Amino acid sequence: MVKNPKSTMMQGFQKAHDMVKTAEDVKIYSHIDCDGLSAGAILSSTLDELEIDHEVEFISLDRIEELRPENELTIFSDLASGQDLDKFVTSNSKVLILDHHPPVRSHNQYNGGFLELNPHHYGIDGSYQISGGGMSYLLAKTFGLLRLSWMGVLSAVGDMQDSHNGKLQGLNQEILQDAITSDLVNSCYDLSIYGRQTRPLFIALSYFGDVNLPITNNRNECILLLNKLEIPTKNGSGKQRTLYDLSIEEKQRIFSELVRMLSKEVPQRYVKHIPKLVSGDTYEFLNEEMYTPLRDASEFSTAVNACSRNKQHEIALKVLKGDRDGALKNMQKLTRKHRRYLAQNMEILREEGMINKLDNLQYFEGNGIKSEVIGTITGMLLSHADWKKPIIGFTDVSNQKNGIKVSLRCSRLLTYDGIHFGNLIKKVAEKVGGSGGGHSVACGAYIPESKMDDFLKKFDNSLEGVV
Ligand SMILES: [Mn+2]
Repeated sequence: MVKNPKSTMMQGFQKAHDMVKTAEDVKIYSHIDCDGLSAGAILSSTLDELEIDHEVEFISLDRIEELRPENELTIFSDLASGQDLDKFVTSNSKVLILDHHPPVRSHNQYNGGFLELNPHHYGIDGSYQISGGGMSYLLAKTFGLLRLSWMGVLSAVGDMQDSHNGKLQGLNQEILQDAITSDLVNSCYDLSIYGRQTRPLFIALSYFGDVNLPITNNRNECILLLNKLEIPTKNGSGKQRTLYDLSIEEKQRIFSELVRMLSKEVPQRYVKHIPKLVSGDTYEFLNEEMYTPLRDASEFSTAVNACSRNKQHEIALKVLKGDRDGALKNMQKLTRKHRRYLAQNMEILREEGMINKLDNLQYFEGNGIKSEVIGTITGMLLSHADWKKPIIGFTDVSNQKNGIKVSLRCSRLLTYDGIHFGNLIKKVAEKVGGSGGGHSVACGAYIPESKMDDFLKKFDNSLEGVV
């Protein structure tokens, strides 16, 4: 354990600062999720500010082994700590890694032109305390660029770093404070229901899916509930109200009602976790237009992911770097396309009643569903299944490689109870010759094509007596 972890890590950032300041030709490789895209945008904005020539490329982890050092300085963000980088270590090209995933190299294993900054090396947790975008922001901050702090908040939310208790902690909290004092973000404790800015209230409520309630996937029930609580669904001019429009008092009524409904539904051991399911801190980006997806951190993160899942990383990068014109229109188009694709596939899956049950889990085969969205679909299907068990979706890997993509989602209540499915799926995938990992509530794996049954059996057994 490092004595003063944060200040020791900040010395590392001072080295990174010097490395970047003198560079003339930089390549940035960043990950393809919301965290990685935000990290890339923070670094690119920083280099713009410093007037340093650079290129940004967003890649999946399996591409790292084919990369070659071609620039004076290569920066990896939100990836590379877990991967072999020998080709870069032995070259003359300088390398800077800003990652938060568990590292395979020990601290100070390399010096000279190779600098790896990872919170784990300083005894700082990389799942809940800082994201890849957060690490990139800490570098930007050494150049005084506090105006980029809002993207550090977005990346933490996109990376589900607040999923533990609904709050940003540690370094994430410090980044949030930078964003608040810069008048970029407003944070408040609120109902944690997705769609705060853009979804009509009764629709937002109908997506409540951690536990199956009468309102889950039932808009009529939601309207009845709001009527019962005497909460108008429309405002004076007849426009549908969103969560953002409600008074604190109205939100309090919804909170109490949800807690009451949930208490009736969940086993005793989960009752103490109920408030965390329905409330938490929310983050509002003050420079964005109200009632747009960019105003709310969770909705912004979905929009970034919609670009990524359609392999349009450039569009997300442009929006993140400030384009509110053409790129934003394209982002909105992609979001609509993404939503349509999800809805169509959900309909097919539900009509065909494709959820199969084992003792401790449930699964479906989503053959034909793009592997980039199998996780999202799995999450949506959970609200139509048994919330007390995890649900696993399988689909063929989209690119030319053989293999099956596996995705797991579960109610947050299961993980509050102490199960970390990301660690579990890693173990089981490795047993059948695959690889996997991820968050406690949302994770995935790649396994060989012939191993689906074997994987299911082993996963089911590993959950015996656990769920
Ligand atoms: Mn990340």
